[in-house]
Amino acid sequence: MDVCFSAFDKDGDGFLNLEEFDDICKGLFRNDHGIVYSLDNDKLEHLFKIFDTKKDGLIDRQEFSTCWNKWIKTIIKPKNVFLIIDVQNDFISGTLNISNCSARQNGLDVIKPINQLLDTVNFDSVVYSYDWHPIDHISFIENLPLRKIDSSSPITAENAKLFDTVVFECCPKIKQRLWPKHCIKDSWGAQLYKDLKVVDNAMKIYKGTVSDVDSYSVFWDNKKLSETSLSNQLDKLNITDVYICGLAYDICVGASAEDALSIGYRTILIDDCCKGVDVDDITKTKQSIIKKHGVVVQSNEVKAMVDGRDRRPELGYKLAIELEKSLNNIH
Ligand code: VGL
Ligand code: ZN
Repeated sequence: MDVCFSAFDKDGDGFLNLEEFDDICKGLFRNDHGIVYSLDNDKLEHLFKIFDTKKDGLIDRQEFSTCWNKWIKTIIKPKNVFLIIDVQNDFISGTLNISNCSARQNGLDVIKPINQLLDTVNFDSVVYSYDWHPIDHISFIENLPLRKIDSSSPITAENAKLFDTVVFECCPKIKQRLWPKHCIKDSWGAQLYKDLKVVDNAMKIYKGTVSDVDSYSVFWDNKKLSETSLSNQLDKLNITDVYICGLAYDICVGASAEDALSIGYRTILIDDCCKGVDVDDITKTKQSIIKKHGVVVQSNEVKAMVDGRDRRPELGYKLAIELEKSLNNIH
């Protein structure tokens, strides 16, 4: 750390000014093909302010130690988890085969690039999630007669069609999109697709297991009533970076990525390892993740990122704003 500080303190005055900090960022945010990623001035100045905790316009050695230990170290050597969302039979060739949905994408197409990543990238942890519903689950259109539709629902029980969103009068009111019966726990449809590689020591997370609330995200149910064990387990492993892929892009993959960002993880969507339901919703999913300082990449970019050879400014910025929140809570 001291060597690094002195190397970047070009004028040797014992402080890093904005220009010297900019040089650090240029060294950090680059790939191993000589590309230096640009960081706009607003973001650079915001980063500098975050680490200039005494707000005197300079970063001293003490301030730099936080920057080094909590930021630079993670950027250079992230701890990475690979989250593989709901790559289950029903979404590929079963009752909720996504190729019948408006985007006409084929769930099978994720198998090869996901297996390739599992074979070639050294993730610290791998997680497989399962959509895992009881037979009377609220999301099944077949179960409409089991629950009362609320008077505020724009769609009535008589008019409800597949993929519509209704409001149930339940305890309290709950909005729910209607899907065909799918991923019944322990059924063939809920099994992982047979050609998907399952690595040793992977974690398995089951979601949507409660009858009266759906769960798109692998972290929380749709009403944020209960949390899976995932973030607890990731924290135990000191995971910093979450790589997300699977089915369906605009439903469970998107919801999981949103939650990963809101929990505070540096979050990466692997575009060609996701297939979805609706083209516009897929576009919105990507835009939302990018707006929240996540990144969307192709699978051939992942290995260098996991190894810390390709370091994205968006993820550095995301980590810094999370640090800013925790520093503000301390003071
Ligand atoms: C999913 C619809 C219903 C998904 C789960 O895994 O994306 N989609 N349940
Ligand atoms: Zn489901």
